[in-house]
Amino acid sequence: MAENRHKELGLSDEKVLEMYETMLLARKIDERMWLLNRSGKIPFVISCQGQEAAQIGAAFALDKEKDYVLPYYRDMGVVLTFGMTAQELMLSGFAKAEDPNSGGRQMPGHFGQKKNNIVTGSSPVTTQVPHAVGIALAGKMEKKDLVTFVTFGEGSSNQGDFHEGANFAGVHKLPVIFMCENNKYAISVPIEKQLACEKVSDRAIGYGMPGVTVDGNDPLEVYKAVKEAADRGRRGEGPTLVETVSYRLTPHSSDDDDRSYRSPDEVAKAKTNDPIITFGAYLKEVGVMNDDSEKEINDRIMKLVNEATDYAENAAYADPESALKYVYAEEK
Ligand SMILES: Cc1ncc(C[n+]2csc(CCOP(=O)(O)OP(=O)(O)O)c2C)c(N)n1
Ligand SMILES: [Mg+2]
Repeated sequence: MAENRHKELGLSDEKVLEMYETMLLARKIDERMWLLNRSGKIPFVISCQGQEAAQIGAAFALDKEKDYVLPYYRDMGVVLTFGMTAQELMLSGFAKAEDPNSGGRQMPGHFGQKKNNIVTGSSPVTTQVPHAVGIALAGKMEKKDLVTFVTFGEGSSNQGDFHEGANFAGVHKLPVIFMCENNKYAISVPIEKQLACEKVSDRAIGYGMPGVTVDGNDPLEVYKAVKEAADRGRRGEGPTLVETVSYRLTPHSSDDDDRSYRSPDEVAKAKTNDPIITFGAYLKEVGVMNDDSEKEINDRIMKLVNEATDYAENAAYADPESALKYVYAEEK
């Protein structure tokens, strides 16, 4: 039997199965959304595919009761782990009134849900970074035992918001985990045209914090790095920059044609390292999952995705008048 890496990290068999199930759920919701988009039922998809291991490995290392997550648009794995449901995600895809993120007002991928400590984000990339730093500062001032976890792409690590936020967090030793999900592209721009340094994590030294680069296709490696970063933050030692390296398996969004800037061979090669397949294989090697339980998990998830799709498709749109809400103060 293969080496049991999750036990060494203090993760039970049940926990790693739960991680796998969450990864698979994110993938299956995402795949369904593409079908719905291509059949003209939902307007837009921006995918998590290829980044599930990084997102779920990281989110499992946080404390859902205390910590705040400030996800970016690909982070379906993070928000599912923090308590958003398949049904809620589908309601957002269909832009229905019951969508908890925005009541159907925003594009999908703009996650926000107060009860689950998921802080809403904006469309300009990286604006969530200074927000995460501000929440960490408030937590420190109020002596709360919280860390904030913020994600962004490697292209977004060139934005001023990242540098300003990282510097402030470093100077004030704030409990922030900066996680860069490096998927090798910023729309059509490949990684070698984005960075002058070798790794995104090399940037950490400039802001007085540790920087690590880990395999973003391995949820256990990401879990370990984020757990260490969270422990460091809680001890008052300040922020950490974690870079997870994976590959964007889909086009940038449902409005992009990636054949114009990368070869199908390159994508096919990346698919041989698909984290859903490699983590599933690991669970089988260590005897946590077998063909029967894999089928049972798969069937259960497909049922959930089907039910979520049906519910959201049949749900009501927002009342047009409600578009005027939250813009101007209402008369008492
Ligand atoms: C400030 C700003 N500039 C440009 C855009 C348009 N835009 C949306 S996503 C994106 C690419 C971001 O790439 P990266 O940060 O690597 O994230 P990825 O999509 O690869 O996960 C761009 C340029 C934007 N939303 N905000
Ligand atoms: Mg990218």
